[in-house]
Amino acid sequence: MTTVAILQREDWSLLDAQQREQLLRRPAQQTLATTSTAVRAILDDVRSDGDAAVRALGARFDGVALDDFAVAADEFCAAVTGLPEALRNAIDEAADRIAGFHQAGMTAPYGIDTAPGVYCERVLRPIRRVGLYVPAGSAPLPSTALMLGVPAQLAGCPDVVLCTPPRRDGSADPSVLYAAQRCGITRVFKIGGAQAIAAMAFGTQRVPRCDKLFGPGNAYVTEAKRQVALADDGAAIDMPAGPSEVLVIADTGANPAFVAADLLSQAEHGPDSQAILLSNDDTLIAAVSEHLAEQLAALPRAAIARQALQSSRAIRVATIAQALEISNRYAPEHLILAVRDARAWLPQVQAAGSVFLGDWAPEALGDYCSGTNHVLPTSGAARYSGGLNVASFQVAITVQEVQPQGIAAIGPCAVELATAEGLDAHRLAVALRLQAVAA
Ligand code: HSO
Ligand code: ZN
Repeated sequence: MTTVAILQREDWSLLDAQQREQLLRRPAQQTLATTSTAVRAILDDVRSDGDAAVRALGARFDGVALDDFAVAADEFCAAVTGLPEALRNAIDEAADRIAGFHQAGMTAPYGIDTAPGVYCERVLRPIRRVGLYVPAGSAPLPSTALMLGVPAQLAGCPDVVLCTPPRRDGSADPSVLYAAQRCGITRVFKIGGAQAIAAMAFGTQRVPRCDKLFGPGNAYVTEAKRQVALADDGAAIDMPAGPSEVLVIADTGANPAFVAADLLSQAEHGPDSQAILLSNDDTLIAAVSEHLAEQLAALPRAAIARQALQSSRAIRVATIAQALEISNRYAPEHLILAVRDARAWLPQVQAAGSVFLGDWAPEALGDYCSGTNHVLPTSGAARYSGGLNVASFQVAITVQEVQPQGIAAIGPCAVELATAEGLDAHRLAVALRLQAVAA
């Protein structure tokens, strides 16, 4: 039994409009001016001094100055042979399912005749060179290497670069290397933080310059991605990745131990993670709180989780329908529907990065191996954007092929519009051909 309320409890019906808005506001995500300034200096350093700057920054932030940050063939080999077989198998198994799901969702090129003799199509090409960032921070994330590497491979990206921070002894995490290799990635650099983003965006002597950068990271990495995306000579980015979040909607029949574990699996990611519980049942909320306390006590990362729970909430709602309205307003990265007949509620879900239906779909499955991607929109971006997929690694090119009969059919339409816009060269480009066709 615990008397400490681990989750702050609120009653939606007792809040006015302003309090409700306040409650759903993400914890102030200050990109501190100091972070922004520090990142700018790092980007400038790497842009002007290339590898030498990367090396010096590595010494400063990762505590290792590497002569060569490229992972050599023998380090790859050692990673494969040194990794426990069970872990290798799990990475393989996850990779296969992620590939299966992502492949099924690939968009096909298409084309139609928009008029007789006018064929319009959309073809897809892989982005030529992509840069993947796999954080190591407090835990190495081989699963993130898969979530980035698998769709890049399916898109057919010919040139994939991956950066991940070195460990203290100067080596890369072997599980990340194995996952990378599993996705056909052979160019891995042991570079972390903002300097990794800078190296991939601007290029150095060793690190090739990439067209688009992908992957999550800490505040420095996120700010570096934001800055290179704005720079004229920078790179595009996948999405702005903020702290991770989960919203759980639980009804009377939900299993409070499961719900608590789901909230904690989000909270253990980082002190800035957010976990929100919505329920129409006070008893359930109380039971979840007790399980939280109990599970927290045994959690190796309890200190981190405890911090995250400070900005987390349990909200008592009147109905599950109301919970969905609130969820749509919040637009969570992950939404767990721990309710009876969960699928029946899916049509009400308007904004969420990834949805987990019922009692048997913990977020952790999606994080690792159900097949869906775990790089998802945070901070409410789910209102207008989905998670990473194969299309994120492709460009779509439209094509039109026109026969004489085609320009005869639609040319007058263009002439009319060109005349209205006062763009006479446009009009002429069409009119000359109309004359030629008529002759
Ligand atoms: N929940 C994280 C992804 C992750 N979890 C990686 C475990 N490893 C952000 O969606
Ligand atoms: Zn996770």
